[in-house]
Amino acid sequence: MTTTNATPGLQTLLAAPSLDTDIRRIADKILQEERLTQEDGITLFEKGDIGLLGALANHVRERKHGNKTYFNRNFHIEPTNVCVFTCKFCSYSRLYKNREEGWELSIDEMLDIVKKYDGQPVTEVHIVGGVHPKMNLDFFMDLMRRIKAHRPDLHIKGFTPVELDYMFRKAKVSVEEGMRMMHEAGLQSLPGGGAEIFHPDIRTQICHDKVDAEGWLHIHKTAHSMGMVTNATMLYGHIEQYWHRVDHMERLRQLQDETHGFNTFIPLKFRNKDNEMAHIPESTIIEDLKMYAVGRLYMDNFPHIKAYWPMLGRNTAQLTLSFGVNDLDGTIDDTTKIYSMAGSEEQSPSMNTAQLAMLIKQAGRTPVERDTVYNEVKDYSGVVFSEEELAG
Ligand code: V47
Ligand code: SF4
Repeated sequence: MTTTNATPGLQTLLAAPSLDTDIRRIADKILQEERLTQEDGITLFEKGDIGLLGALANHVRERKHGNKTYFNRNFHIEPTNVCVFTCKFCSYSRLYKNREEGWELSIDEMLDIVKKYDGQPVTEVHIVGGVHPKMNLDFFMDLMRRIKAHRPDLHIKGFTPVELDYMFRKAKVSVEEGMRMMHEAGLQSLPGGGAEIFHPDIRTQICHDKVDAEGWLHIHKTAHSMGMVTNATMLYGHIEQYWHRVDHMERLRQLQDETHGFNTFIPLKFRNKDNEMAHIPESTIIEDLKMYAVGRLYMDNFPHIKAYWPMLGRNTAQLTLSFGVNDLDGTIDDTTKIYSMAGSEEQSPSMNTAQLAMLIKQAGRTPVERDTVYNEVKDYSGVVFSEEELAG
C-alpha cells in the first residue's frame, strides 16, 4: 500500500487494523489514481465508513481543485409547470388538463424576468420547466433569440433531453437538426436534469413515459459533438439500490470518456413532499454525504461535483464541501420552485454573493466565482464583507 501522498488523517484511517480488506484495496487504487470498477463502487456504498469515504473524496477533490469552491451568479426561468409527463417524484408539475392550476409564461413575461437583471453582474440564465404541448421548438428558439438580442453576454443554459426530445419529435426534426437549431438560436449548454436513474428497472417505475437512458445520453452526446458543454444529474435516495446508482454513473463515465463534454456531476436528493412517492422516507444526511463522496471517487473523468444547495439545504451543502464537492451552483435569487414544492428547507432559495462566499469560507474553502464554463470570474478569499451584505 502506498500512502505517501495521503494526508496524515487519511493515513491514520488507512492504518486501522480493522479496516476491511476490500476497502483497503479500493483506497489504494484511489491513491494510485486507478479507475474504480462497478464492483468497487458498490463496495464503497455498502462497506465504506463515512469518515474514510469523506477523507478519500477530499483527497481527490484537493488533488484536482485544491481549496477552490466554485459558485456562479445566476437565475432561473421556469416557463411552465404544465407537463405532459407523469414522473412519480415530481411535486411541481400539473397535467395539461389541470393547467389552470399551473403557470404558463409568455415570451414577453420571460423577457421581463431577464430585464430585471439589467445592470446586475449575473452571468447565466438557467431555463427549465415542464413539457407543455404548446411550447414548441419555434417558441423556445424565439425566446432565446430575444434574450440574446437583449443581453448577448448572458449564457443560456437550458432544456433537458426530456424537453428537447419532445420538442424535436413534435417538430419532426432529428436530434442533430434540432440541437443545431437550438444552438444557433442561442442555446450554449445543457443542464443535467431528466437523467433520474437510467436503469430501466427503476426508470419504468418512476418516470416511464419520458425519454429513456439512450435518448438522454444521445442528446448530450450530440450537444458535445457541437462543442457545447453539459451537466449530468442523478436522482438518488428513493427505490433504487446501490448498483443502480453505480450503473447510472458508469453510463455517464463511459460517455465522458468518448466526448469529454460533461462539466459537472450533480447528485440530486429525492425530496418527498406532495408527490406520488411521498410514502418513501428521504435519505439521511449520512447517506447524502456518502453519495457525494462516492460520486467524486467513481466519476474520475468529471472535473466538478456539485451540491445544489436549494435542494439539499445550505447546511448540508456546506458539509458536502468536505466530501468531494467543489461547486455549489449559484445565487438563484428565488427563481426556482422545483425544490421548494418538493419539500426542501429552502422555501425561497436566494443567497447573495457575500452569503454564498461566506458559506464557503466557513467550511475552510476558497470561494471563487465562475461562469458557466468554469472560467474564473473572481477569487473572494481576500474580500471582507460588511454586516449589511451578509444580512442580504
Ligand atoms: O430532472 C424533480 C429533479 C431535476 C424532484 O445542471 C427532484 O446545473 C428531488 O436537473 N426531489 C431538474 N429532485 C433540476 C436539475 C438541475 C438543478 C440545478 C442545477 C442543474 C445544473 C440541474 O430536478 C429533475 C429531477 O431529477 N427533481 N422532482 C424531487 N421531488
Ligand atoms: Fe414533467 Fe419534469 Fe415533472 Fe417529469 S420531472 S413530470 S418531466 S416537470
